[in-house]
Amino acid sequence: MEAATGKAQERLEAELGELLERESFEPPEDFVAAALVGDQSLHEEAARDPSAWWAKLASELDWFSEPTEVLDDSNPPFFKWFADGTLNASVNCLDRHIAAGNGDRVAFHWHGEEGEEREITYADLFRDTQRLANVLKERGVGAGDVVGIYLPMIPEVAVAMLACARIGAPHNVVFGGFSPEAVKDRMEFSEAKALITTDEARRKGKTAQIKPAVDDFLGEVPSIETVIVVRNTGAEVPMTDGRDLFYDLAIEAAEAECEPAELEAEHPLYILYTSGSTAKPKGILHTTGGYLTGVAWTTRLVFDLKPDSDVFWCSADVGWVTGHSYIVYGPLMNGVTSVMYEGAPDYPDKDVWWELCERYGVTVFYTAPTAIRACMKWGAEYPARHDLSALRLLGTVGEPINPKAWLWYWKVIGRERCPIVDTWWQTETGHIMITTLPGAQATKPGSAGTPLPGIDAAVLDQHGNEVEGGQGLLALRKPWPGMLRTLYKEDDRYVETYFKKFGPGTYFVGDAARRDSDRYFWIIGRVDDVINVSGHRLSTAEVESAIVSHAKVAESAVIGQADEDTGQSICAFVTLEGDLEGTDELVAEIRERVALRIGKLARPKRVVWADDLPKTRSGKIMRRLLRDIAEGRELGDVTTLRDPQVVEELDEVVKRRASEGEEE
Ligand code: 7RM
Repeated sequence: MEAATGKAQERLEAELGELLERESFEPPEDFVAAALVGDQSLHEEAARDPSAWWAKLASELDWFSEPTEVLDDSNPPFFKWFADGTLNASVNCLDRHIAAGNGDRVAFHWHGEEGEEREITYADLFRDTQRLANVLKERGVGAGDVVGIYLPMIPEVAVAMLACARIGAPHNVVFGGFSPEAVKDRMEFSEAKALITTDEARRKGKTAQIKPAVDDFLGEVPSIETVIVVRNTGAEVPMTDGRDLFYDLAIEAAEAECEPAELEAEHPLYILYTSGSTAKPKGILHTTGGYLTGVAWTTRLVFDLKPDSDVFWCSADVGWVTGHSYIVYGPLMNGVTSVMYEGAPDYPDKDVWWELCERYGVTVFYTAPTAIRACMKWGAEYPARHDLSALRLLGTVGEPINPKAWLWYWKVIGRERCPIVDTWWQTETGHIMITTLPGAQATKPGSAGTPLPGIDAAVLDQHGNEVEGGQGLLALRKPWPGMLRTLYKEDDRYVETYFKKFGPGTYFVGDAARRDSDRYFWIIGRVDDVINVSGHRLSTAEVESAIVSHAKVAESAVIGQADEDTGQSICAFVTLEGDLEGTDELVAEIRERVALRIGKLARPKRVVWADDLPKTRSGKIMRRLLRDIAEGRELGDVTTLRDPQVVEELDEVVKRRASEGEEE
């Protein structure tokens, strides 16, 4: 048996090796024949008249009052879209499908970690959303009040978001993998008025207490007047009279109907905190009309979705922007049936994703390169156990995909029948910006493709001139409807971060990229101090600040280093107080500090003790040199250092340890 697996593995490796030669992949003929878009006509239409293009897409939403304006760019970079229109996001996700007689359609096939199943129809979501909206209203939450959401991957997370949208209360979802302390920061920054959370969360057969941990900080966030607790495991949890409510009891007692608030297109829909280059996360603010316009059409056309026949599965967590746009708003606006899975890809076993694809007949699957690399490592025998013949399109997001992982995905999961869309976008962009329309364009492993119709992406040099052929800075030269509007309560930081580099008309992305002779974009990675671990965005400063909060730490510099499994991993250079010696216990304590402050996902994989850190004469840490040291490269220019000796010593230490085989 093992020998057979070994042989099959060898054969697969050889086939993938051959495929590496192939530069581009055309979509299969039958895919093209059935595709919503089979040619370049939309790209051409948008290029001819961008304003008419966006107006047409906006008109596909349900408005209370249709907008007559498209873009208002009178005060750049504070752009407004469809500003005189009014609408409600929950109406676009729910009421319109109920009105069309599609209430019985499944919105989510929910699958729990222990194999539990729940079928949530559009009518179910509609009912619970209205009731929860009424609960919030009764508690004094109204239009403009921020509501925090800290929930695992359960259907209630979608209900919570839609209930907020129904009354115009911007939601602020915090990823379940972030620690309660990270939740506290985000609640404080946004002055949340209510928090929707749970008793406990489940992960790989274990449970983590959530409500008691949240209670620890609630006293320090006085703006939170209401806490709604979804009973997930049913564990007994402390409840504070007058403040805390159980979700199930509250919605049962609530009025059934809730009129949707008629909101201006520029009314805030949500805030989502993401890492920037300082320790304080940025509150990305998305508004209603433009965001929904961008998300609705990219969901439909990039994933070629036909609501009557497709089953879509985006494996992201709702706590990330990918979940906001492509689990909740995009699929629901389009009346599509999706899968929502509570658990990890390797629990109860490493074939669970493929089991679910088979069970629910998933036709379009969207995941992250890091997950594909993990599956690749586990072996092709896991997907081979299942019938994946319903799959017809695959997608990736979150980081560059290496060609080998792309080919494995194409061959082993897509069985050579499914085009792959590599979608480049950001929390800030709101929706997919660069990719291929799967029925209209060939794909190249490793390239995201071309800007979507209406999007003006370019590769620029430091002065804003277009780079032909070579590498440069990715920029977006025109505003688009789904773009962030500002950083919550930090307008100056918004201008500074995104529009200082190239001026108020051109959005600075923070990624390096190049464009090939077919005008396809190849995204290289971040140019700022953002680390991408398994598609999760973290800032060096955030991790450093968590590390130095340990009493024995004097100073720390964190870098992202190339990692075979997770894309990048975190390496922390740490200087201790006085003449303390670095020990294994101290490494464990530092990792624990980071888990507490941010979450387990931010724990450094590697800690390097440093007597001193390489700094410029003005005291700035030279991360470039630390990256060279960590990755064992020749050291670059050290002449600007205050003390060049420091870096040589560090290099020595790291090299010695590597040769002693200390590393993982
Ligand atoms: C959706 C999301 C954004 C950053 C972005 C890039 C990287 C995302 C791709 C990618 C190469 C891709 N939002 N990134 N998608 N790099 N190819 N298809 O990931 O705000 O969390 O991260 O992720 O660096 O700037 S995010």
